[in-house]
Amino acid sequence: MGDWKVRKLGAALGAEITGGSLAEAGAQEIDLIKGWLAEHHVIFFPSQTISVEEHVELGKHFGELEDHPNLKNPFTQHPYIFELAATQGGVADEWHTDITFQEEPSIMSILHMVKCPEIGGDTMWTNLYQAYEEMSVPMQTLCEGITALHDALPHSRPDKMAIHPVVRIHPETVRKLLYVNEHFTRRIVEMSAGESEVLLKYLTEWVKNPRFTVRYQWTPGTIAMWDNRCTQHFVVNDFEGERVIQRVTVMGDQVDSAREPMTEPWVRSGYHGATSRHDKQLRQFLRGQKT
Ligand SMILES: O=C(O)CCC(=O)C(=O)O
Repeated sequence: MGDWKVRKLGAALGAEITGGSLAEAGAQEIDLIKGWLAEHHVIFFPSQTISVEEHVELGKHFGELEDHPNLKNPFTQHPYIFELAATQGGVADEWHTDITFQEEPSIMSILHMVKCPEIGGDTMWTNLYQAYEEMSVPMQTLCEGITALHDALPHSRPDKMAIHPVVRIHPETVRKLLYVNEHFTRRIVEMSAGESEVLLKYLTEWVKNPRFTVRYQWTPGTIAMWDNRCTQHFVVNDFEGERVIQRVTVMGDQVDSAREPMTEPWVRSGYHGATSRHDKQLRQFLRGQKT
């Protein structure tokens, strides 16, 4: 058992935690971590020494682990480690919640910062509870009654898709949160393509409001953990040189909505004009769901 100290990093979310070793984490530490995650949503443990196997073992305390469905590891080839290496183009510089193109996106991630530049390459997180709570009531009401199509286009797999509510209920806190991201969310299902584009642009900008965010400056050996259900993150692409992360990802849970969608999906029947190309992906997904 460590002598843990918690220092809050931002008003919206984030805390840095020191005073113990995660390589030896047992049941007591796992309970503490769950509590810290519920309170701060993203937590950082600097100066940890952890092997790949210990990292994987740590992840297993929180649930089943998953391999990355689309991307390959440049270094370890380990089935439960997902790696991003900047020298190989691995910089996640678009705001996202991990793998929302899956029916059950991951619940949490544990990231090990293996190598990083002295300056630059910070990561930012945003609080999706706050993004929901600070919207006006008419906007909250609209968002609660609609769903969105997510796909894996950034991994060159636009055929991998899932539909999720735009406002999700967190299964543990039972709080509502705004659940669309600029990386994977493609289309509001119940709206025309034009309306969807405008609304998604607004919502995906809104979540970036600096008041909802925290920014972390890395040192090698830091372990970060985040609740993937109520946050998004973004890597600041302002550095040169090597930056290598290894991530363990805990498998997902069902995405529950605040209420049923207010209408059927927007798919017009009959003759399709030139503009119907905008609805093609949605039609394909819905057709696939029926078979
Ligand atoms: O490299 C980072 O700081 C975050 C990487 C990332 O976006 C991810 O693991 O999903």
